[in-house]
Amino acid sequence: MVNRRRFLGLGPLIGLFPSLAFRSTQPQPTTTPGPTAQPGPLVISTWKQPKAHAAAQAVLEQGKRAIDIVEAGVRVPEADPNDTSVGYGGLPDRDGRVTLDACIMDEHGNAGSVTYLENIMHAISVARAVMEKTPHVMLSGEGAQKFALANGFKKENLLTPAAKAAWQNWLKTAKYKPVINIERHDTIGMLAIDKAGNISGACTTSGLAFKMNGRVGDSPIIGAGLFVDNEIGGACATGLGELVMRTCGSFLVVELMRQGRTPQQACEEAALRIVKKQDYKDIQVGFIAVNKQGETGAYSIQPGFNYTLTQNGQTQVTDARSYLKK
Ligand code: SD4
Repeated sequence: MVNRRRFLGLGPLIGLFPSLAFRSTQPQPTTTPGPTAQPGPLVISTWKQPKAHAAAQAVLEQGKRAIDIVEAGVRVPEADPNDTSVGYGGLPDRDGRVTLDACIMDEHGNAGSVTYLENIMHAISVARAVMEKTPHVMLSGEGAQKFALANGFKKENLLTPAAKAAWQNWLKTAKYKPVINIERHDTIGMLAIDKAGNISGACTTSGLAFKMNGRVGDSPIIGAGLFVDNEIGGACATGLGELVMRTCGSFLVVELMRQGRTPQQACEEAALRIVKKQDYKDIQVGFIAVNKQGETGAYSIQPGFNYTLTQNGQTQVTDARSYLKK
């Protein structure tokens, strides 16, 4: 630890060698510059999400707020039956129930969240309604559903025949190990900077396939699956939520940016915090981040994590750097 006196004593040196200011006992990030460093509007999200980005970009171009951009973007996988980690078509828990987690945060620090939401396709819009229409941040389960129905959302069956078949197949062995398939998930965390330079974020998922009934992951937890501070930037997480929750992952990324890290450095340091303290060998956690200057970052523990970035009307999917190599 650098105590205050020592820190003050280092002052003149830090002026000469700014990197001294950020020394920590954590394993050090391996890279410094972020993948991009361009001011102006942008959208970044976890995993390969071209359709979500097309919807988000259309709203961005209309000059709408970042919160509208991210909501429109993540509603796309929520309605896609082929996306098995989000909304309609999401794989159920071990009791065969599709339970959704989502949260949203705007440029004023307002936040809304739903957990264990059943039979409502657009969990993200319910989370937004919680933020805008209630004095609360989070509604869960039956209460969240009751609130959604009272606010005009439709009740529908989210368990597609394909998801049901996958669950029935899983029941044959009913083996549950919270080891995440490191190659493929589609939980979407999306961050946007709008034309006014404001940042918002959204995160939505059906959570881990065949999770215990009642399990809630990181995705609807403000500070874990998502955090936005419009003065600094925003971050989202994907992967095994238990590890993200234990480290307040997205909050940590934003706080590291506040201390001066680039988004890339912040994502790396947050992932390395997990690597240092938890059993990470078979699990995946990935972070994306953006700062107020429009720099972005992405990093994961395992290889195989990618992210989608739309900037200047161009959308690109890029493999994130990772702690473990292929
Ligand atoms: C969870 N973080 O429920 C989510 C899962 C995830 O892509 O990201 N899947 O733990």
